[in-house]
Amino acid sequence: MRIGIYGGTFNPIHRGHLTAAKAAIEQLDLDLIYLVPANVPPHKTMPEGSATPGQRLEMTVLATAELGSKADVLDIELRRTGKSYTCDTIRELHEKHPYDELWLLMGSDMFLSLHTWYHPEIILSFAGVGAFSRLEAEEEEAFNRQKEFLEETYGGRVITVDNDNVIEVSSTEIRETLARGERTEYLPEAVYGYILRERLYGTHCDLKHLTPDELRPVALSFLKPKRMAHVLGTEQEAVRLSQKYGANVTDARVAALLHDCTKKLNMEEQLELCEKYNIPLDELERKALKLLHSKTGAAIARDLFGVNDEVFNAILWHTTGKPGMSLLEKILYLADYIEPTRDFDGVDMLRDAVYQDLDKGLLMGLQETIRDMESRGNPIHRNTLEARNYYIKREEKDMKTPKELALMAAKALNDKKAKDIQVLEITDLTTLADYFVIATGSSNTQINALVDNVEKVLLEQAGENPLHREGYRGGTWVLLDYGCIAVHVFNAENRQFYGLEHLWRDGKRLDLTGFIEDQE
Ligand code: DGI
Ligand code: FE
Ligand code: FE
Repeated sequence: MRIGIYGGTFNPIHRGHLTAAKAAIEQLDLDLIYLVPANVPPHKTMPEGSATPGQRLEMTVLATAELGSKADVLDIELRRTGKSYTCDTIRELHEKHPYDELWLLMGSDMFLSLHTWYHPEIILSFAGVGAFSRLEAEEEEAFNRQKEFLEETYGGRVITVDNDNVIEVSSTEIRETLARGERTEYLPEAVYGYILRERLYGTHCDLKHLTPDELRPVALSFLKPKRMAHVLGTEQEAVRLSQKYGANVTDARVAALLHDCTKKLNMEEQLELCEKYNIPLDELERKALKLLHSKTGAAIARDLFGVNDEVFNAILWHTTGKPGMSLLEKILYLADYIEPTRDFDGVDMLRDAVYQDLDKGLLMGLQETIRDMESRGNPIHRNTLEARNYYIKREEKDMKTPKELALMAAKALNDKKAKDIQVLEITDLTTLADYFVIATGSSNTQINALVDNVEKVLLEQAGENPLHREGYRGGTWVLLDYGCIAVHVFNAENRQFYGLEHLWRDGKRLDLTGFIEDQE
């Protein structure tokens, strides 16, 4: 293997560094290039608002997204205590790769002073030197003299790397640009996002009010380089699906950009976030790392970026799905599944289904997940199974619309002599439900009888079971939650007290005349 070693302060790393690295990969035919953030000795004054070593390391990792799979980052110089010398780094790398060819990469200034470094003979005995040059006449002469000198004195190997596409920019200039509050084209997107979110170099970004375009770099900075294309693909797919099915495109973008923002955290870090945000976990979730990132991701999206409830829920349910998903929840679940970089067997069939009928695609996706989990011997989460069962049932039972269900519930209440029945359309006001069905019962016994009848009728006629039931037996207010509709049955006193009709007075009241008996 031929391995390049490219050190630098990387404060911050920018596209000038990356074009140089690309030139070296090509011209030296490297199989691997190590970016090595340098230790900056404490006495060397760092510019104001400088990044910490940890932050420089992180930015360097994010920048490898633009170099592809041949690039890796080493923190050996940052971990080393005391004075940090290139000869130590080279020696360490030679021990790690005794049979590989090492090439130390450096700019022209460095190259011309290489003989003054600490133990140049050690450096040159373990590594060749790849010196970046721009082929200017005077430089060429100095280069050739130094090359000859190093070869003769130390038996070193020196190759010049033509850096014709050189980007003339320095980290200093970039820091100045950032401090003025301007954007720069010289930073990899995720590095720029990292700087914004860590408020480095005098930037001060309000993370709670970002447009999708402003959010994108910040969102990318949470990811491993390998995952960035997936998240950008999910954003594109979510936009297409939103346009086709009429969802809010901005919400779809934001949800997609943030959906995997905690995916790279390990179990310990996930559990810490669950504790911090009071996220309850069931037994399976406590063991299954992959089930946690949707929960912690939703929490971070809300806490750091102030996303709305629709976006929060879309992220929350994007891994397992659930019965009765909202439009945005379905779109994110499926965009994540079929975005352009996904290439599992059957993905094209799933894509066709999703664009033909969203619910049909959703059911296929859920079934595919279950098949996949079973084939790997992984336990399937309750939410995944419940979601699959729910959408199978809806397919089989020639689904009722939410409005039909609401009217069906109203009729079931009326049949058992409920008082003052109302149906409120709240689709546009909340994601809680599309309809509220509200009624009064005269006693606990009657309230229970009313609720029982609603359950019986909706199950028999629509195949629907409530997702939750609250206050049953002894209730003075019983709630049946069917996802798209919620049925509330009160006694008179509580009906008055909770004033649901008043709270939801912006909802549209359906006219029930003729549909059910006259009300007093
Ligand atoms: O985060 P992504 O990889 O983009 O996609 P995702 O959030 O849908 O996560 C997919 C992973 O989650 C996949 O490796 C399997 C896992 N997963 C999804 N549903 C279940 C599940 N794991 C278990 N144990 N049970 C599930 O029901
Ligand atoms: Fe995910
Ligand atoms: Fe994902």
